[in-house]
Amino acid sequence: MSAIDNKLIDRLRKAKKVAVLTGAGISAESGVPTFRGNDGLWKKFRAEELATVDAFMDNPALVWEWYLFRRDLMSKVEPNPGHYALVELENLFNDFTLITQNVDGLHRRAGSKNILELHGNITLNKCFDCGKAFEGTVDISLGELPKCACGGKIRPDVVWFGELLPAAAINKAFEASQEAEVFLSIGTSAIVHPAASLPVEAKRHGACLVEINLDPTPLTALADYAYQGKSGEILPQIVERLKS
Ligand code: BJW
Ligand code: ZN
Repeated sequence: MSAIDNKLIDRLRKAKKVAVLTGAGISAESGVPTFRGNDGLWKKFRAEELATVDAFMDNPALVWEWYLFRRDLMSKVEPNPGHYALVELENLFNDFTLITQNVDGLHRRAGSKNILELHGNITLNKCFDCGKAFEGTVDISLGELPKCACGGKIRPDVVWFGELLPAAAINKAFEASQEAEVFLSIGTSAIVHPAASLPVEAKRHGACLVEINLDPTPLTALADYAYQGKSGEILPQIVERLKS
């Protein structure tokens, strides 16, 4: 068990603005596979081979199969102590922004409120061509993939490599990162941009940078405090110390 530094607790007690970036690691303890860990492969494919516009164009049925598999898995899991600790953390600060790269909706289900979803939400669909939102489930078993009235293919409303992130969310995320007095990067390999730039930007603007991750990342050397371990164990310890 990693002891939480007293100085970090003091810094958090004085802070008014806190920002957090989460990645797939925070949902790992709920049973959601990460992208780049040992569990990161689906069939024989890596995320980089499936989460792209080219993959969807080449083989939309395969990409849909991956998303329907994950949609089903994510609908059956529950938030874990890491998600709930972030809800408690939000209640301790006036200005708290939770920036997530995850599409699983577990932060909202846990009760977090001020959430910025940078990479979309796996439960939603949209038209590839005109962007119109499409409700409900998608059935790929009939062989024909669903299409919009405009002729465009229906796709999951997530952000693939080479696509722009939702402008409002990424703009607010940069703003919150630049203003944060403490920034926590949790359960992310910190290699996918622009999300990976946020902790660096926070540190550049004077934030105390905290990393909580199972493995070292490119961010570890830059962090003021780096805790190597499970977010579902370390975050509740931070919350307990803050409340005592
Ligand atoms: C635990 C744990 C436990 C485990 N407790 N920890 C600048 C430099 C270089 C490249 C680029 C750049 N700017 C843009 C790019 C290109 C590209 C990019 O970043 N490529 C890199 C791979 C090099 N970025 C983009 O294309 C982005 N768009 C963009 O920039 O638009 C402008 C532009 C357009 C065209 C050209 C150039 C610029 C879009 C990125 C979209 C990413 N999409 C995905 C899929 C989302 C939908 C879906 O879910 O299917 O997002 S890919 C995937 O990676 C997903 C994740 O959100 C994202 C990050 O992964 P994450 O969350 O960090 O997961 P892992 O698995 O990598 O790490 C988990 C970590 O948890 C590990 O470290 C474990 O140790 C740890 N862990 N259990 C704590 N219990
Ligand atoms: Zn359309």
